[in-house]
Amino acid sequence: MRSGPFLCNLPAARDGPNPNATNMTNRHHNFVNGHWVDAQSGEWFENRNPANAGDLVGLFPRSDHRDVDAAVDAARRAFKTWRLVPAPKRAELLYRVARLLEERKEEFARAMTREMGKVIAETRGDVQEAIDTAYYCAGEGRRLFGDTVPVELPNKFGMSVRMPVGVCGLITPWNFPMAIPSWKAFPALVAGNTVVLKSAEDTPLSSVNFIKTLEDAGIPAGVVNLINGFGEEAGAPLVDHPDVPVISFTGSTAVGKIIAERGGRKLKRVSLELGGKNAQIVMDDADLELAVEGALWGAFGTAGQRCTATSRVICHERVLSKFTEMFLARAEKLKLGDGLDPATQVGPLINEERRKAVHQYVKSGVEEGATLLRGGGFSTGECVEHGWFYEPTIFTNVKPQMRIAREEIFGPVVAILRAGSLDEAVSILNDTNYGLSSSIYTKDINAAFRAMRDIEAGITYINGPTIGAEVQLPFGGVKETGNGHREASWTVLDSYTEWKSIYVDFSGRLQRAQIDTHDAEKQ
Ligand code: UN1
Repeated sequence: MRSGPFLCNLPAARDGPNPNATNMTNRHHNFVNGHWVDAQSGEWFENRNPANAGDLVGLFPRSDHRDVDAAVDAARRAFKTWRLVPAPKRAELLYRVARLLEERKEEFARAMTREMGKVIAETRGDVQEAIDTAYYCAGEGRRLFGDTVPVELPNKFGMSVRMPVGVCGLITPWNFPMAIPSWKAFPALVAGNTVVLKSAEDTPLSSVNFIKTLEDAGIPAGVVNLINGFGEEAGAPLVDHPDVPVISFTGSTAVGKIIAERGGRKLKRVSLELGGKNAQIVMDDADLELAVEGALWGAFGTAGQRCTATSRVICHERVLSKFTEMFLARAEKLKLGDGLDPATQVGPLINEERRKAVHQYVKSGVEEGATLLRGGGFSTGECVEHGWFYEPTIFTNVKPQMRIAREEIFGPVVAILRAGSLDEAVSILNDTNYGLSSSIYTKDINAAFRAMRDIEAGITYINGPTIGAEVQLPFGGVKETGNGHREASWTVLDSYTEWKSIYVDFSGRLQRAQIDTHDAEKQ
């Protein structure tokens, strides 16, 4: 086991007394019916910087069912008029949002790094993903395609159109605090729905920034509402609310199953984006430099806290030791620290609870007989005192039945497994309850196409890492990663619209489908 000390990039200013003592200036609010309001409980919760626990980012309203009721009521009333605004007009608002997000990108990225830790290049990418989604969904304002089809009777016309569903309850995670709310809110809005967003309790500031941008772009009161708070207190009442026909949730599979059950009882449309246990296959003909780069970015980017993170590397036995040696050498040089320092490559985990959970997985790996090559502990040095850092951790000699090879860890831990052939590598990759992202490094086009066909996952990359999906292709997974829905792209509209089939009879007489056509043939 190797767990050398890390270089920690912590700015000296953070070591002094906390400049953000609890005062009125760093209190933030819910957004209900066009107003920034406190929670009805009058209670607040803290948001702290995971790179420096002494840094209080702000206080946020601790909301409950009363706040959810008020927000849903506003959204329900606003739906009556928003659904009638022509879609290209609704889209104009999203174009304005996109431009404002561009102007505020740096400010929002810095605020995001401060509240959730990922490095500044990545938080800029997070805001950029929201900008891309805004432009993409704004374009849908002049598409939102339905179909026209022939009908069997004369002087009759048939078409299908997308109709908005109503109030959408959006429950979002902390790891992509602006991108994921945008994946859900923008398609919902352009399609004519209204929204109640429940922010993640670890990243409420980014949600406040997101909603402020919609407000500044001129969104009418009630069309978008924000509730801050915790899952059981603020998320559950949204899931249960009778006036919320759509729930879109991104988070753990365990919580997703509860939401599916509770939403299912009321026959809601529930779209779930859940866990992953993503793998990168490295074949014996792969460009190893490229494969190492991909695995480093996939496993340790966002400190492994992506549902698309590379959690397993399945390596062909002929290149296993070479790949492992190169990968280890590069991982040794990763710099941990405050994400606002541009030299930092790996930020902290989101909170202490997550760090303990990751550590439990690492302990299980050791107990089950895997070889811990490096990492496996809380970071040494200054980082330990200030933030929730965990060393980038690599296991080898991992067997497919071990917990570290099967369960989602959501931290900077990667398991290297051995395979003797493409078929074996694909079958190890598929041997999991999840199926979100996947990757193969090979120069053999036949192997690449077999992998594209045989890998059980919603996303497959050829010669690229498991992370980095773009907004114009469907995003989501198979098995316990979700319930068949997809986010992003045109497919997300299926979550936020109902199909309506419309028949227009301009014959001026009663025409009976299935009867008159056949009778006419006989005559
Ligand atoms: C997530 O981790 O929940 O493909 C989303 C990616 C990002 C989105 C990740 N664009 O890695």
